[in-house]
Order: sequence, then C-alpha cells, then structure tokens
Amino acid sequence: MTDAARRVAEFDALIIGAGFSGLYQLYSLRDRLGLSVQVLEAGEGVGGTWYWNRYPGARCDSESHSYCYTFSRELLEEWQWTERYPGDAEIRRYLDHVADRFDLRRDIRFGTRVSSAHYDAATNRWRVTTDKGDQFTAQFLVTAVGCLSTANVPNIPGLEHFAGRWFHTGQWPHEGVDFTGKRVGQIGTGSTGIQAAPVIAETAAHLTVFQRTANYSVPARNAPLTDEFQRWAKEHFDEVRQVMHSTTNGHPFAIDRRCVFDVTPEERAQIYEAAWQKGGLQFRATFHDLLLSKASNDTAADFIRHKIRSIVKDPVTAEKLADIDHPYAAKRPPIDTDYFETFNRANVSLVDVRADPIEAITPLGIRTRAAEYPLDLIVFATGFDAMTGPLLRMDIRGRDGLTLAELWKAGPRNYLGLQVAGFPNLFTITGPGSPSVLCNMPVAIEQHVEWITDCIAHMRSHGLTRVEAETEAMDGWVAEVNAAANATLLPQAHHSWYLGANVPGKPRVFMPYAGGMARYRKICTEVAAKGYQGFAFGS
Ligand code: N01
Repeated sequence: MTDAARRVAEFDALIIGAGFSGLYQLYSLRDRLGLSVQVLEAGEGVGGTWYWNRYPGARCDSESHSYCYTFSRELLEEWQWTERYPGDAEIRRYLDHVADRFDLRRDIRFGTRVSSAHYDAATNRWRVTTDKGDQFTAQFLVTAVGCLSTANVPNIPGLEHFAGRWFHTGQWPHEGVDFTGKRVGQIGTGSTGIQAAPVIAETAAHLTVFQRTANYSVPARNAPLTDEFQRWAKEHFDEVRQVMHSTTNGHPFAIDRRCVFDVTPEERAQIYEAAWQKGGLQFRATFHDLLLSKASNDTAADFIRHKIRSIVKDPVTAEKLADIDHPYAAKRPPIDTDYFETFNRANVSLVDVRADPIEAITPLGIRTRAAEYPLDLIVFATGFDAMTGPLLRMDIRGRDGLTLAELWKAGPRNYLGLQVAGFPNLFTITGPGSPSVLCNMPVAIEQHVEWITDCIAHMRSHGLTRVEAETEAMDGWVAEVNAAANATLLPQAHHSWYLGANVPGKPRVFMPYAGGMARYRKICTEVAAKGYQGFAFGS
C-alpha cells in the first residue's frame, strides 16, 4: 500500500477509545450490524481509564460481580473475579480477555490519538485526523473517550524546577514507582488520593498529604471472594442484573425506601453502623433521602465525622480530616482501605492547604505560605478535566464548521447525553448529560452502546443516512439535566468536579444527569419507541 492510500482509510464507523465503551461498541456495530469499523486508541493496549490509571492502590469502587459486561452469558460464565472489588491489573486482564475472546484487536489501531474530527455535509462523512497525520473517514463517529481521562495537573508555579520526580495518578508509569526510602508529597484527597495514600505510606520514608478539601470515606472492606459467593453470583446473575437496572446508581443493591427520620435515632445509628461494617458504596443506600434532604444527610455526615475522630489518634489531625464542608456524597463518595488509619503512622503527616495554601513548587519540594516541605517525589492525585475535557481536547467540528468548543463554551449542551445538534451522526458514549459517572459505569455504557446500535440499525433498515439531535430537544434536555441536579444536594458541593469546579476557568455547570439510571433508561427507550422523538433523520 502506498503512503497516500494508507493515509485516508474509509469505514462505516469510527470509534475513539478502546476502554469498556469502545470495545463493546466495536463488537456491536461490527458483529451485530455488520458495519466496517475502526477503533482509534491512544494507548498501546485496551482498557481506557484502566490502561492509564495504574497508581498504587488503584481499585474499582463497584463490586466486581457488577463491574462487567452482561451482554454475553458465556462471558459471564467463564470469567472469575477474585476479590470483592477488582484491582486495576485484574480489570485489565478482564478487558484483554474480552478483546481476545471477541477478536476485537484486529480492528483497533493502538498508539493513535485523534486530534480532530470534522463533519463534511457534502459527503455526510466525518473526517478524522490523528496525531500521526493519518486520516480516516466514516459515516458514523462514536466517542468512547471516557469521562475521567484528561489528567488535571494544577498549574503550580515552579513545577518545572522541581529536582525530584513527579507523577499524575491518571498517567502512572507502567513500570511502577519505587517509594522505598523516599519523601513523598501527595496532593489531593479525592477517591484516588484516598486509595493511594495508605499504599504509598507502606514503603515511603515519609508521606505528606496535602489536603485542600477534607473528604468523607467509608471502609471498602475488600476481601477475596469466597467460592460460595462466586457460585451465587453466577447462578443469580439475572436477579443481580435486574437490581442493577432498577436502581438510581446501577449498583447491585437497592436503595432503602425508608427516609432518615422514619426511624428512631437508635435504629438509625444501628443502620449506619451495620453499613459501615459491611463497607462500600452501600452506605449511600441506607436511606432514600440522603441526597434529597440536608437534615437527613447531616445524620450520615455526623456519623462519619465521629468515625474519623475515633480512628485518628492525633486530635489536631483528626479535626482537619473531619472538617468537611459539603454534604455526604455530594462529591463522589470514596471508599477506602485504611485511609484514616494511615494518619496514625509515624511516617505520615497531613497539611491543610486551605489554611496554609501551596504557593510554589521549589527545586526542593512544596512551599506553602508557612513552611517548606522537602520531597523526593510528588504525586498529583488531583483528578481530571472531567466529562467535557476528553471531548474538547479534540478539535470537533460539526455542520458549517461549528466547533464543539464554541457551542459548549458556557457548558455542555446535548440531547440525552448522546447527540449534539449541529453534529450529525456523532454519538457520545457516557457524555455529559447522561448518568455515567453517577452510575456503575458498565451499566451506563451497555445502555448507551445498545441504544446507539439500535439507532443505527433503525437507520439502515429505513434507508436513512443521517441522524441529528434537534436544537429544541437539546435545549429541553439541558433544562432537564439542571432540574434533576437541583432536586438533589449534589450542587451543594461547590468545589466538585461534577460542576467543573476543579479546573480553573471551566464553566460551573452540573454535568451528569442526576435523575437516576433507571429513569434515564426509560426516557431513552421511550424516545426510541416514539420514532426517535427529538432526533431528525435525513437520507
Ligand atoms: O479526583 P478528584 P480523583 N491544590 O477531583 C485536589 C473516579 N475514581 O482522581 O476538592 C490542592 O475527586 C482536590 O481538592 P478540592 C471517581 O469518580 C474512581 O480523586 O478540589 N489540591 C481533591 O482533593 C472520582 O470521583 C475510582 O479542593 C488540589 C483532589 O485533588 C474521580 O475518579 C478511583 C488541587 C482531586 O480529587 C476523580 O477522583 C479513583 C490544587 N491545585 C477515582 N487541585 C474507582 O472506582 C486539585 N486538588 C476505582
């Protein structure tokens, strides 16, 4: 093949990303519909988020028997998870197995980052360009880029002069990092930092955790899965899936119907204690109204603060950790293995950078207003330019050259989180405006992939070549997304990444759809049943 021939390759569909979403979308479009499909993936392997996030302690907060595909009975039968929560390496093994089992790799081009995607109305095709200058065209373009894949390294003056090494947790070196005997500074105490700190502390000479916002956390209680549970999960998978499809968050447990003040204070304390002992995100499911009523939420928040004070021996450190300024679960609630216990170690200290802000990174370490902390390594557990970041870092242009960046400059706008008016035949898996990050991700991903696949099948069987969200439907959905968030306590965490508040200059808009996965699924199904109401087709 000549260079010229190799450089413009034509497909029915292009998919950007080979994580959970991209793999299933490839399988669905290629093996169910018979389309010619190419996946473009920046990494050198499959896994998406899990390809990059290899930081110490990386583990999923969804329980393993629910953190998987459900579309294939054979796959469910043959795969065996080993722990209550899957670690990052086990998830990569799972996705490698899926890629091999369904022979997906032959249609994935690795080491290829998409830099631009432009819609050409004359041909009704997307023209996609990569960082290597290769070009592809396709009728359909599906972004499977993940919600948390654009690392956010804060712009702290002096980083370039730091004499030690630094890492962002979301771009962790594949060979690992040896902390032995090192003075380590960790910035960030979100889900990632809370997982990483206990593991780093095991080998580091000293770990200094720089905390800007104190955070709730509940023990994960991770453990190997017993044979009995593994058998049960396989035998009862239909029931488990039924629960996952009927709840707000797509997890395999129901949310209790009782409200906080339906029970006595003694019963409530017992319920919280039982959930604390059981561990995991179920803590959030103890009462129906935890995210609806501030007074109700306060009871859970107080319970956790009390736990923090009882675990952490130094009262000054305990107070800094328990001084939490937002409702419980209004930010994504972390779960942990010995996070608060870690602060009882002699080699771990906590710096409250809200009281004593970081001013600079020096060649020696981190300098706050009041002190300088000499360090060999800095770990940025500082999160992501979430949801919109992975889309906007590509130059996406729709009809008449309209850029996605321009359309979204005041915040994301789309219909059902799936399509944007002005961008025909572009589908965004788990895009902003869909439940995605508020949900057990594989549940949200399967629903989106299947909806997109059905929509394309509908088009092909009706001789339609173009689908596009209508502007009115898009505006209505943006209002719906705002209303759903405002009906909860979620927007009360003013510094949350759900609101884009962690990235300077990003519009403060609540991005995911907070109306619940089950409700969202119903809306999407009804829209399709009504002839794809709110979408315009062309041929
Ligand atoms: O990121 P985060 P994350 N100076 O944005 C702090 C998913 N996840 O990577 O809160 C000082 O939550 C920031 O402080 P503040 C999950 O959905 C899943 O931890 O902005 N500090 C915060 O403490 C999760 O929610 C799993 O004041 C700075 C931290 O850095 C999402 O990923 C595991 C700072 C960032 O917390 C993101 O979690 C892990 C600065 N300049 C993550 N900038 C599993 O299920 C930021 N911070 C496995």
